[in-house]
Amino acid sequence: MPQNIIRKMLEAKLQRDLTYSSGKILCSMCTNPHSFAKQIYRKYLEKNLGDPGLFPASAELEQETIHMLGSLLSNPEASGSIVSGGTEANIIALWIARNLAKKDCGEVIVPVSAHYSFDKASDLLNLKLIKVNLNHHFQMDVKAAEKAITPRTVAIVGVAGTTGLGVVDPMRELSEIALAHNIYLHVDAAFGGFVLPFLKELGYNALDFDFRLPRVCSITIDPHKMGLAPIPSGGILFRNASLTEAVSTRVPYLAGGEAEQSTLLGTRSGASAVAVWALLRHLGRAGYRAVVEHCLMLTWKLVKEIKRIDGLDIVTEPTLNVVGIKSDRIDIRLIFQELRKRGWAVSLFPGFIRIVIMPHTKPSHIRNLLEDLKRIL
Ligand code: 0PR
Repeated sequence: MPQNIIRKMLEAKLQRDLTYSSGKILCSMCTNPHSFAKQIYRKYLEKNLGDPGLFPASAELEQETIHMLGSLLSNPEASGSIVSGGTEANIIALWIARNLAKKDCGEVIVPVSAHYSFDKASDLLNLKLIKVNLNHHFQMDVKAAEKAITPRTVAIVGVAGTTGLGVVDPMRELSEIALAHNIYLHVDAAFGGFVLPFLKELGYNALDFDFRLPRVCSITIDPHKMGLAPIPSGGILFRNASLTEAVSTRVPYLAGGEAEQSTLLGTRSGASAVAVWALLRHLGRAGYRAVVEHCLMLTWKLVKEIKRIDGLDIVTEPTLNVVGIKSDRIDIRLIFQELRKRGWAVSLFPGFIRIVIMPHTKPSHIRNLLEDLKRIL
C-alpha cells in the first residue's frame, strides 16, 4: 500500500485516542514529551543498549544519565539502568533483593498503596507480597511493617509518591527498621522522583526519601512520567554497582567481547537513554523546578476550590501533584460516571476520584473541571 494511504488510514483510526492538549486527561502520570527530547529520540532510534560493544558511546551516555539522576537523588555515584518503565524497574529491584537474600519462600513487605507492578513482580519472582495497612495520613504504617518482618523477608518497599494519592511513606523510619533487621529497602519514586527533590526549594513540605537515607538500596524514578521524556523511559538506580551482580547475566558472544546485562530486557532503547541525557542537560534543576512549580500551583488551586464546593472534599492534603476527591453526600462512582459522560478522563479509586495535575494541565482545564463538578452536584 502507498505510504500516504496508510498515513491517512492511521490518522482516521487514531482519531479516537484522547490528547493531552484537549485538557480532558486528568488521570495520567504521563504527559506530552518535551519537544527537544522528541527530536533527540527520533534521531537515535537504532541505538541498542543490549549490545554495548556496538554502541559503546550510547552505553556511556546511559551511565552519565544514571549519574545525573543519582545526583538528583543525593548519590552521584549511583549505578543502574534506563529501563522500559516503573514496572521493569520494580521487577529488577525485587529480583536483586530476592537473589541477595537467598531465601526460600521469600516475602516482600509493601504498603497496600503500592503500585500493581509489585503484584506482577511477586508473581514472576515467586515472592509473597505482605501488604501492610496505612496510617491516617495514608502512609505505610511503620509499626505494622516492622511486625510483618519474618525470617523469610527479602525486602521492604516504600513508595515516594503513591499512585492513588501521591503520598510519601515514612522512608526515614523504614530505613531505620530495614537497617536494624538487615533487610533490602527499595523506594518506588517512579512518579515522585522528579517532584520531591524540588519541594523544599518551592516552599512546600518535603520528606526524605532518597539515598540520603542509609538503608535505601535502590530507587525507581521514571523519566517518562514527571521527567517529560518519551515513552519508554524508566530508571532503576542502585546505591552501588555491586548490587546488580546478583542478577547479572554474562553474554559472551557480543561484538565488543563479553558483556554483563542486569536488565530484564535484552535489546533495549538507546534512544530513551540519549533523550533523557539531553533533556536533563537542557532543563537542568531550574527547568524541572519550574515544571513542578506549575503543577503544584494548579494542584493547590484545585484543592482550594474543591473545599469550597458543598458536598465535595479532598481525601488528604496533597504532597505531590495528585489530588483525591471524595464526597460525603453522593456516591463518588456516580460523580465519576457523570464526569465521564462529559468527556473527562479521571481515575476511580475505592472511595475517591484521582486527579493528576501534569505539565500539560492548564488553569482553564481545572476551571472547566470545577464547573462540571458543580453542575453534576
Ligand atoms: N510505581 C508507581 C508509583 C506508579 O505510579 C507506576 C505507574 C509504576 C510504578 C509503574 O510504572 P510504568 O507504568 O511505567 O510501568 N503509575 C501510573 C498509574 O498506574 C501509570 C499510568 C500512566 C497509568 C499513565 C495511566 C496513564 O494514562 O496510574
